[in-house]
Amino acid sequence: MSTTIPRPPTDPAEYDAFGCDPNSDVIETPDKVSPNIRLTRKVHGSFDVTMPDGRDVRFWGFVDPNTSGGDRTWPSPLIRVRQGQIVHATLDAAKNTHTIHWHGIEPSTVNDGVGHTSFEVSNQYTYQWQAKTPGTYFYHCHKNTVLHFEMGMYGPLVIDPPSGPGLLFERHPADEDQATDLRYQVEAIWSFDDVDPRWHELNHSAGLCGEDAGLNRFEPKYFLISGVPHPRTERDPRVIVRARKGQNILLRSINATYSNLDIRIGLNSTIVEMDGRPLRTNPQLGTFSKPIPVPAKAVTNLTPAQRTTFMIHNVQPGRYEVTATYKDWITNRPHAAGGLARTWIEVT
Ligand SMILES: [Cu+2]
Repeated sequence: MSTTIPRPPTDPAEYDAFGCDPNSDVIETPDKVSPNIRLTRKVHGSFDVTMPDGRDVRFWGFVDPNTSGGDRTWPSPLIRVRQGQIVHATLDAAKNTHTIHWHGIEPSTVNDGVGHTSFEVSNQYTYQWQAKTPGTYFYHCHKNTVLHFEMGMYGPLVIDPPSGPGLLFERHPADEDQATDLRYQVEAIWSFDDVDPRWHELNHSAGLCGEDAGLNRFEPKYFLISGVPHPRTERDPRVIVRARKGQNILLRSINATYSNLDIRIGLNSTIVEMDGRPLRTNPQLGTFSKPIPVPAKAVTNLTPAQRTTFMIHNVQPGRYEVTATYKDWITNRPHAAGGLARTWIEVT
């Protein structure tokens, strides 16, 4: 039986109502195959995070109902799969409608979780996709996206090579940069975020029908790494990186802010992967970007949603500062409320 996939309207009058009248007719995935990995993400409707000034800010997120510790809701729990695996990921929307968009992955349209080109999910839906290229990605809700993302509905997603964690990606024999070691003994996954508490008072569909909900004004008061607000980032073990002399450290950085983000690392590093694509020099595979050497304390800029992965080889004892500067998307100046998060790499 053939399946008709609904398409966005093309009539301008129809388009006016498009945003607040999304499609919720769920289509069963065509060509469903047996998965290598099954996982579930259930929407967690509301929970509070206490900020350093004592203010409770409301968040939404995804939890993993099948894994102990899967209730750590912001950022939502890491999804980690291996290159080549077929993934069946079930969204349990709990109440209201949400989606999961697999940012940087290449699923078919019905599996991509973009409501306006497929459908929003009111109960449960199982997305199917294949992990093709090792690297750093993230997943997030794509319903009323600008708000639901700010509310915390995202989590990191890592594709490892077939051998699993410990190697960033497998070298192709024709790679010209064979000497760049892609093995790592210590790994950090940092999701940078900034929070405007005013947005966190809005309701599920605020702004969706074109009304002015103030989502054009973003004035973040809190600056965070992996759910930890600065200055707690300076001592929280979820953020600080600890390594021993001689180890290689892999730093996966996800810009989950609405800011222009400058990262400075107090050690020489090499950018070895960007947006889920290995950086390599390989004439046989086409014109690929070379790995990028970054001197200690130099600025690396990440635009919103960008992922950049740094390899730090053969670390030596010391305490090295890492700062993130969160800059306003219009003025390109650090946000008025500080716009800074700091943490440390400690090598013994
Ligand atoms: Cu949502």
